[in-house]
Amino acid sequence: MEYPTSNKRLIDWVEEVAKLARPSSIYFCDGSKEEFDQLAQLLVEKGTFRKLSDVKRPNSYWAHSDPRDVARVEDRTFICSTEEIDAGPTNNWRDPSEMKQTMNGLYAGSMEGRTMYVIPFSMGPLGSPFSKIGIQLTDSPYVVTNMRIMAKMGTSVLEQLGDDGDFIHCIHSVGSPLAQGQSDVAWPCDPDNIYISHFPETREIWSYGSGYGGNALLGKKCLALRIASATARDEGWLAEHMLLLKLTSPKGQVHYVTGSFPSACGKTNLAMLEPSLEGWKVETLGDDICWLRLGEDGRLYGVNPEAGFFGVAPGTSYETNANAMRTITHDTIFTNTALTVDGDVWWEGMDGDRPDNLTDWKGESYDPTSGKPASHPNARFTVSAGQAPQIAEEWQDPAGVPISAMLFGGRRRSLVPLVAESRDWDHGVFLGSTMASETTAAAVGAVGNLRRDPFAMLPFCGYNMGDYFAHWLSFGEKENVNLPKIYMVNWFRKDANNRFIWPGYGENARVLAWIVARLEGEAEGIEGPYGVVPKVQDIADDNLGISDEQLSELFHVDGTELANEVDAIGGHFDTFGDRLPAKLLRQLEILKTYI
Ligand code: SAT
Ligand code: MN
Repeated sequence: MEYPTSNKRLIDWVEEVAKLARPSSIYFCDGSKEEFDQLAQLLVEKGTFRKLSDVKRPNSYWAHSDPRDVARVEDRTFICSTEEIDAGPTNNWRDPSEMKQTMNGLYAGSMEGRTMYVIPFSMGPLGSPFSKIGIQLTDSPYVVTNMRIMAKMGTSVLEQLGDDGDFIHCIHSVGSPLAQGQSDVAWPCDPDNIYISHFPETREIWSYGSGYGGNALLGKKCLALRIASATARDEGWLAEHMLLLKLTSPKGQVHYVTGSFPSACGKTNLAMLEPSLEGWKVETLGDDICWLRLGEDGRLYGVNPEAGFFGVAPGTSYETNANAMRTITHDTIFTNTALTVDGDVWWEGMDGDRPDNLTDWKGESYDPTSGKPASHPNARFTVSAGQAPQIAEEWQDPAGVPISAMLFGGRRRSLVPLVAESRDWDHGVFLGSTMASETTAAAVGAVGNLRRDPFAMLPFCGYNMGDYFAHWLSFGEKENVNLPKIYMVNWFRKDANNRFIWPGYGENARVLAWIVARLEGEAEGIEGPYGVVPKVQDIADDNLGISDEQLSELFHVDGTELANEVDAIGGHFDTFGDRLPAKLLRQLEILKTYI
């Protein structure tokens, strides 16, 4: 066969995988619009895609998955380092050669009757020192269409790779070979045998059995977080589960801010925020992942390695995230939302009343009396970041943007204040390392349980998290650095009646405004266990409509709860054994003094 590349490493590998998986053909993706349209047409014919109304949602498609394949599967996600200790206590470890043996067994013949697509992609602007090239082999055309939105993909990447360039090897099969004459299903997968395996030492990703989201779009969580975090440790930078936004104050002060929150905790909403405060402006650079490097001036520079948004649809509305709604009016792929009779999508929490005669996310006619939602809680839109009206013009700057502040947060119904400024870098790292959040539908499993999710990286750190904490701390030990300030935030505190106290969304601009005032040396605060918190009059005014009592509730740290938290953090830290940096234990001692 004729290859559109002379990169021998690539050709040999493609042939080797093809020999094993036995696809009926091999196709190199060029990344063009024509190619996308052809694949979309193929997916319509296969029944995977439904084309949405060209009046309601031009150039857009709806897909629904197999109901057994709806989210990331953390207990089927593996870090395969030679030594178990290097994967650490928070990851599922497997011996690399054993895992390869198991998966080679699964891949054998797994692409029969299907085309194997070769996707050259770049995470980060092409040619930037930040960027990493990956090649994904996949038997899913649905994955190809999503990858074209989520990453820079195609011929330009192959050119960049050249004749002898190396790349991150990513193999993906849905695990559903077709015998001759066997008809295909709309969403092929092998849900009982899912493996999402990472080999950080050889920079490889092997995924099998799932076609959904982060399990299958390998540039995202697998490459840009799990593999990249391990690479970043070796190379002295950071790969983080962070949104990246540009904030402009009424005085014209510009600050770039990152935000680390677990999946489905509002990163996309914050990244696209429309401030409730006069004169403030938020522009988006990224909503999920940020790669950070020290610049020559000692500041940390961030880049969003992705090219698109894979956002949670339910709960997204003109009320909660108008910019997202404007972004997804066209050229968008929707997965596991509901479908309307007039060829549009719908989900719980969208503006207006629920339309009649919906098709639910399983493709069945929706029964409103069932008590079940019409869209899956982890239904997603896939959309190009470039078509977002509020995208910052510098979002693809190869040099990145200098970060002023980093936000860490999670869903905590009590204890953690609305906002607190860490005392210094080590304290900030301590706050990140002890983050906890109530679980969401972004991963398979129970929803609403409190779990430790350090830096929102629990499912995404590709190596021992104790070493990861040490890596973060090492930035504070460098000379001549001017690091961002770290803030803990919590939009999710509830009152005695289980209602959210803080309105969130656009009103979160008040918190951002206070942070800018702190950065500019214009606001005072009150020292407490989590650091410096605002005086309530600096956050609230009469327009907010929250009573003084409730406002103080947002910052109240209960002594008994804090004592319990200190115990829980002690237990959490114990799991890291001697890989836990001593500096974090010292921070825990300081926290104890506030009980
Ligand atoms: O991992 S996914 O990309 O499927 C979504 C998420 O958990 O943020
Ligand atoms: Mn995420």
